[in-house]
Amino acid sequence: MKEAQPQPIYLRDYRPPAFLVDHTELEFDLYEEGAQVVSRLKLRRNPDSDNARASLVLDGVELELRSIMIDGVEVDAERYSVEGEHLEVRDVPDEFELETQVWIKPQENTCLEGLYKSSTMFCTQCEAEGFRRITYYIDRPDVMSLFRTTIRADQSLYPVLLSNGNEVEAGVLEDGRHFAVWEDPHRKPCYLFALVAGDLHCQKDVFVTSSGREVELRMYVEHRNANKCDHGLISLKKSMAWDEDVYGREYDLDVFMIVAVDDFNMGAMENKGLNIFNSSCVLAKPETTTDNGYQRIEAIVAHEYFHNWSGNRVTCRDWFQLSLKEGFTVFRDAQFSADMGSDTVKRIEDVTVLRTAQFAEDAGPMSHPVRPASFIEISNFYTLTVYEKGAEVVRMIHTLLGAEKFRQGSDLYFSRFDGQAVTTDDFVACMEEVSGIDLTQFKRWYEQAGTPVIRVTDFYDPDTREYRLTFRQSCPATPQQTEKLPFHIPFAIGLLDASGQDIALPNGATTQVLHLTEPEQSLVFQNIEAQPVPSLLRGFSAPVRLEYNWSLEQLKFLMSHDSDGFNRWDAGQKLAIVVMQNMISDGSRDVPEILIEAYRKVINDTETDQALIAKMLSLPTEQYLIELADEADVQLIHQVREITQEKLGGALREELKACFQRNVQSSEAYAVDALSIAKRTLRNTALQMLLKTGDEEALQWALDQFQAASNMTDQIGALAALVHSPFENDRAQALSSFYDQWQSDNQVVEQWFSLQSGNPKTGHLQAIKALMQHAAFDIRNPNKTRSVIGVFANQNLTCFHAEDGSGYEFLADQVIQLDALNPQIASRLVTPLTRWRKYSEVRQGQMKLALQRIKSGGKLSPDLFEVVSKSLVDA
Ligand code: B3K
Ligand code: ZN
Repeated sequence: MKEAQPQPIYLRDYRPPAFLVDHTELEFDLYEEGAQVVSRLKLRRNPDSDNARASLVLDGVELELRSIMIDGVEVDAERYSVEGEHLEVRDVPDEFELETQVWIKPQENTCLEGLYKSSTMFCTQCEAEGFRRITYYIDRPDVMSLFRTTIRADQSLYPVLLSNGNEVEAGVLEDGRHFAVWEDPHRKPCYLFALVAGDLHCQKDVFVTSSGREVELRMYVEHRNANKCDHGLISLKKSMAWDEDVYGREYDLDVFMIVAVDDFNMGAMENKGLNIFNSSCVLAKPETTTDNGYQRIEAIVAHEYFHNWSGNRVTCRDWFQLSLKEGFTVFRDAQFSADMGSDTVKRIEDVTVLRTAQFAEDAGPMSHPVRPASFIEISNFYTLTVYEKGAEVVRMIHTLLGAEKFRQGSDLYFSRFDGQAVTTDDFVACMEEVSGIDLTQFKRWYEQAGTPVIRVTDFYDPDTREYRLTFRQSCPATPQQTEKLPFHIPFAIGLLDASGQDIALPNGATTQVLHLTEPEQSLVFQNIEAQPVPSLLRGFSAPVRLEYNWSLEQLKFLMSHDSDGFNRWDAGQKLAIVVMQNMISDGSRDVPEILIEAYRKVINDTETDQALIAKMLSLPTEQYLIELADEADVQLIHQVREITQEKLGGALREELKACFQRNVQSSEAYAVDALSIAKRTLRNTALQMLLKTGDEEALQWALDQFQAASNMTDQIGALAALVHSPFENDRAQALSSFYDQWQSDNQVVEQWFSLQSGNPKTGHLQAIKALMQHAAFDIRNPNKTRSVIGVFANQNLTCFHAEDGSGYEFLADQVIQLDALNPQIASRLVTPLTRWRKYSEVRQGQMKLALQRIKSGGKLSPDLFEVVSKSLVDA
């Protein structure tokens, strides 16, 4: 008989839980062959439930049930049953204590959900539904409970025993064992539960809150990483201070702990008072961590810390509301990063991800609204749409209300719903209440999937001196949503006069936010002296595709004059895109002078923020060019982009050399401030452009920099330039000496893998297979898998899309193998194959074949089943 296929669950079927858990007492006995978990739950019927006679149904996965008692009495076998992933207990009283004892095997847990082992330590990951792999429980976020946790383990192997809240007891036991008891005074859903046991180094710090309370900060890492804690703790203190200043949010426990683990599916997890991080997202020191790494860590530490309010104190009613905490928290961490560095550069980085990857998701088979209406496996919905587009939606609310009202709205939200599990509607209602603004139409951003398109046309009439802008909005059909209603879109614009100055607009300012709410709308500006150049969608005020018939001259003009930094950069990107698209369509390989001149101006500009200049010097990525194409010819896109880069490098050789040299830093100590970072980025960008042209002098510079570098940004900057250069021998030598130097450092080895697998020169399929045989590779470690297989399929596009379909075959093989070990990683890794609609018919056929092979293999996890089957609908 064919096994039943996993079924979707629907938001519209939400019902309040039949039981509530007032108190949860857990006892863990950790051993080398497994763990015993005893749980005592104080349960009572939920007065809000619509079924007052319901049986008790608990979730549980891969648990061996050893005993079950109600109020201290063993439950008769006929009164309970374990079926699939549920334990049902019938005829239970209205209020009682349930005690279960289960045996689990963390050592065999390769999916990295629930309790598992990462190198020598025990750790947990419970969001979204991992807690059910630890004990039987009502595993849903609207069941919030107080937790008391006892951990017992061997004292020499696991001297450190941690859980949420405060340690209230600890002591020594017989047989070399010891114990600790932790109590969390805040009610929380079980997805925020955490436990860690290991032999760990602890670095401490202190933060004094605005009301004068002292909070102990602790970072726990494996001993070999003891010298990589400073930056995480500094970032944490900055985040704590910022959340007090900007959102009035104080921390609410006496201790805040961060633990770094090597095997982790995601970046990090906001468990109450005990955040667990992927090592690569928190460990740093200058010799091993790039500037990007430093900035990423600061942002992730902030993100997890900010969840303490947006996620933990106020949590989600159900997983359809995931963006309530994630969209809002990404928005908060973006504000924080903007405040810590350059807001324009931060915006450019966010929009790049959004336009390249989120727009592709919106247009792909897994397209879903910010608040999905259904899912098969919630793990598949930790997406760019829920996170990044969700953050854009919150950002638009901020734009519509203004900073002051937005803060009033967030204050109201946090105070009204403190300790509760709520919905995105509750969040929006607070924003409406404080501002008096009706957000009914705006809420379509939560409900309708797909990226809206705004087509802009304009007309200037010199006789009436009127300038008319017309906006037409539409949104493509997405799975299960063919018809879309118009969105409420905040659209920021400015107008530039012939000298490049902003024209004063009717609102008295130079930027005005229009409210686009109709399929078509026009706006007329009076008394405009001459045809202006419009600066559209300033700051990328809404996550939309913008269409306007720019001339190359207009773009070059905006590139040097727009007062909106984001649009200056964007004009440069658009100019390069038009140039490359023309080369693709007309077969020419000449780079027009206008692009070279525009770039010359950028390189020579020492006035503008140098971090912005570095961004302006980078051509749009192959991924973005593919995203913009109707049918993408990957090899052609790659070729044209390479040629453009080489020609720019050749034509601007002198300017690039001057830029490199003026940004050489003396031997001062490495600093991660904005200016130093900008200088390093600029220098390395120039070096890479020069090396691509085969310049011998630049080769020497790169080799010298590679040898002499005192920080990873410069060392890997030089290495990357070599890897992308035509100098084969130097490249090979540098790669091998880099490995010799850094082989004992996992975080560096991951970068070394990525650099090779992401580049066609070093990452052709045979080389990828060889990397997978390398001693440092381990398919069970998500970071290693991502840095070899993930980077190959997502960045090394000419090899992945090889003509013979070998890249697709390879990915399918890996996905099948991984699904048996770690379904979450498998289902993420398969994404590039699901985008088959973007490519030629031949490629489509090969990609679909690979997907079908995955689908028809053995039994798939629900995670992989959902992605693969949705991507084969109408195939
Ligand atoms: N909330 C976690 C994500 C957990 C994912 C589980 N599959 C990290 C974050 O967004 O902060
Ligand atoms: Zn988050």
